Amino acid sequence: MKKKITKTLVIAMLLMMIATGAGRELFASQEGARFNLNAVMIPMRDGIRLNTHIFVPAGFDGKKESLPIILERTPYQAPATARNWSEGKYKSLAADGYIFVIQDIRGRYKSEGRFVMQRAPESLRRDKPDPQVVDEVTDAWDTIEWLTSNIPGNNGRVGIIGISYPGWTAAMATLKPHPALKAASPQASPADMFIGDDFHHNGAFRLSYGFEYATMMETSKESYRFTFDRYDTFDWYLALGSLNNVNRHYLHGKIPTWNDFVEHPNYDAFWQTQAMAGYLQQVNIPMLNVAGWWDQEDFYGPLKIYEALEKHDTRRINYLVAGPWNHGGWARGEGSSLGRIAFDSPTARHYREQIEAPWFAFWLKDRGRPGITEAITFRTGANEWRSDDQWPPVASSRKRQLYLHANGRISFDPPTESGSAFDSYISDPANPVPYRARPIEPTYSPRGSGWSTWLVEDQRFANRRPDVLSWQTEPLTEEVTIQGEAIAHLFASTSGTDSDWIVKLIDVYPEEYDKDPKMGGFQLMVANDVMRGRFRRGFIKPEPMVPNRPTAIDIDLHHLNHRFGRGHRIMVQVQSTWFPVIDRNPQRFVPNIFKAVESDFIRTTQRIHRSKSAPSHIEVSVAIR
Ligand code: PG9
Repeated sequence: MKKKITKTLVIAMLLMMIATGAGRELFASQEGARFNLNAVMIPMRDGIRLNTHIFVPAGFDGKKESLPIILERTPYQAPATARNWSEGKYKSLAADGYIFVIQDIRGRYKSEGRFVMQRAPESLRRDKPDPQVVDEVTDAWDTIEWLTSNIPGNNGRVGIIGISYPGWTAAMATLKPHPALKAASPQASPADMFIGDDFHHNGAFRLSYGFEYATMMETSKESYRFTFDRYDTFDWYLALGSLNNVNRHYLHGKIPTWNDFVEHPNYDAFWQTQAMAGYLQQVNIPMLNVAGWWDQEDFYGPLKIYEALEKHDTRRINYLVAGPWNHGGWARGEGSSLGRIAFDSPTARHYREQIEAPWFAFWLKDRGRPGITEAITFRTGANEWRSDDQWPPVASSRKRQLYLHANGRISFDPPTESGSAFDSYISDPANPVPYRARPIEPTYSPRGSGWSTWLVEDQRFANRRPDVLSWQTEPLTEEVTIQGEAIAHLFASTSGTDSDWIVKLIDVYPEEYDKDPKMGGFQLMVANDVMRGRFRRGFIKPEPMVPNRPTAIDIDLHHLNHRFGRGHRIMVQVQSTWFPVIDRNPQRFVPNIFKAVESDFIRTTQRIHRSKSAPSHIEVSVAIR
């Protein structure tokens, strides 16, 4: 009874505050839009209350017009300023007029309840609703129900948006959407934490990210930063030794996500029930999926979600945008460059003004056109936007194979050598290849970190190492545009019984590069990934490799839209360590690498075969028009 009275009282107060324009009025900038902020605790079906900040345009009373709501659900703290809407990432949206709502998800910051990393949508598996079964699907539903019932002057339509974790909560909201949810834009949403997003790639553990993110999120309700005792974390992770030492010396079993990593080294039900693809059996509402070609965290996710939904998209309301951005780069600044790579136009601003804002206005305000027909991608190298009516654009592409040859050459001609043609290197877990030029600052460092641009770093720092093999074409006499998928098909062997295989597809700039002479010879990675050898035949059950036996290793290098200009070279690099973004494979097969002991880590001899019968190659989709 008491609870009911309190709830009614909160609602009545909020209604009064909104109707009278009370709440805190916020001026984020002189010229920017002004908002009134009201903070409310919204009750969920299990009684837990979520801290929610409602930003209503100043002067809006809902009497003359009604406005749609744009909702974001975040683990990173609902802001108390209107900066995002007045001058930041949603400025173009705000100009069209929305009520913005941002909420702390369960267990984070001022919200009640318990935070569970990537909580699996258990409610979807229940036939009957059970108020005690809650997840991001039900929390989104309950929030939207409350907002549309309680905010005066809302037009009954809600859009949900977010980048990365908030992108994932946006995607979750669509799995069983509230009827008022009319549009969703999951941006850089992870889709599968074992196969391709933050925590693992093809079963290879993303050590630095997994360790730093888990401690950041689960040490307290507010984000926390692990303190390293040295500047270059490469040294710290190497000195750590076996991952066994993480709990022994640092976390003492207190970080649930770390314990989950240790207990679930294979693709078991724990990972499968979190993965998004299995839930994407229909497209319920319009979806704008957004990805960055050089997203250092969640590039796999948005393309996977788009792909899974495409199969069911009879209404053609599933869209894709991919641009030349790092993680969330479309939401910041102009997007005219990334690291040292220039794009000749403000790509991020273009996205916000010409794609995102019109898209939401179309679905939530019946205004204009959606701003996109199906897929808009930025073709890097050519530096131009492309619009396609399907993605990948198979009708305008042809599959071709780039084969590895002797003397560090690659070409579209298959190898002619018989017998055992190969190139070889020693992989030593005691001296792993850094994934970016050292020093490697902590992932999210207040003093700055190369993390956000490591994918566009000049790969020359790795090129001449004896444990990195390179092959390249002659300077191209004609442009080559690769659009859509790239897949590496290696024939590889190791003297050990397990191993990682990393493939990088690289655009080598001409030595004399007039457009920007300092970029002469730059090695720009345009696609890459790692395959953990034990999972080469499937992720559920790891299998040792047979020493020295050439084995097919297929590595999905994901999608790209890149033009290799005339005079450029196409390069492929192969290596077996990428540290510490990927943990060290001991190279001796053990049932669980998290529990390996020091003596399991061994040096191995690796061979990449390039003969007629074992023709290692990269399959690419080359644009034919
Ligand atoms: N990449 C971050 C993340 C998303 C989802 C789960 C874990 C990490 C993020 O930027 O939110």
